[in-house]
Amino acid sequence: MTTASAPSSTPVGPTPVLRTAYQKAVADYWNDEKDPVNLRLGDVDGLYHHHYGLGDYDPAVLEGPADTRDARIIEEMHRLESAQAEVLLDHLGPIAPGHRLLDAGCGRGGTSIMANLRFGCEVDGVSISEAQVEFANGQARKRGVDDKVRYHFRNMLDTGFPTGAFQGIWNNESTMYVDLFELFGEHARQLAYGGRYVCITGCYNDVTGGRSKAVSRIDEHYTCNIHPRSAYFKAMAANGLVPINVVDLTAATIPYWELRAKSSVATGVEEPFLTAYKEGSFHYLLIAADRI
Ligand code: GPP
Ligand code: MG
Repeated sequence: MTTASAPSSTPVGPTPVLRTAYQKAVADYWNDEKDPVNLRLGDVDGLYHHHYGLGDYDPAVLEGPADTRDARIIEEMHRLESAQAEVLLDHLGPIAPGHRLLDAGCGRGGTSIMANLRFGCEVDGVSISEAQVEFANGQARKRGVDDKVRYHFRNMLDTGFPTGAFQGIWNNESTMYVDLFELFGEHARQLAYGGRYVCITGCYNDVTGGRSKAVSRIDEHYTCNIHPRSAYFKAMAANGLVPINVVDLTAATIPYWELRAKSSVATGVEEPFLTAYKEGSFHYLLIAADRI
């Protein structure tokens, strides 16, 4: 009898954070991004967001002295973006200071800082952009919360965090970069039993059909792949995430886009968003689900 030696194989190292050419392209986009529509708004109070706004704007910001009009609009847009993050946090359920939260696709970190301020708990943020992670950690240090709020250069599809470690996980407008089945599989692994998942997303409308022209223009602008509404519920059901709340935020986000279109920091994506929302081919949706 002869003993077969183990077949030789390529040594297996840790999985790289950026696994595909697509993920590298997305990381390149966010590493290079320094748009005033995000930086000038963040400069208002040091909360840097990568999501849109909710609620009516005060029409008075469009009136008054011309030399301060721009600053008034920027402040108002920022107020609406922070209001959006508050709505997301409202849906996390009761969070105690001893709980741990995960911000999947954390951008420059604004929502995580707000979560720590509100709940006093530890928050981990992950992003595939090293520039965003460095920026966000700098903000946490500036605020003296870096012992509780930490950002990591990790892939939300495979974070390396322990199983069952989190009471709450959210995606604030970052699900359109990933496969939802893979994402919710990883979230379900990391959530404690009974833990809460919340996402705010833009999704296209299954009822009106496939991707409309306006939705395709949004995808093109951000190098993302907006999912149909139905995909969220299929992928949640397949991964033990049971929706408790579904809120159509479309009507509440339109004023933000109308104000943004009148601002000096408009980027050109305002028109496709307003068209997509108004024609009904696209929704701004919040989904909260429990891990069973
Ligand atoms: C970016 O926010 C958000 C996305 C790239 C996700 C796309 C969102 C959808 C709802 C489809 P941002 O604040 O970086 O964008 P902008 O620079 O346009 O303000
Ligand atoms: Mg923005």
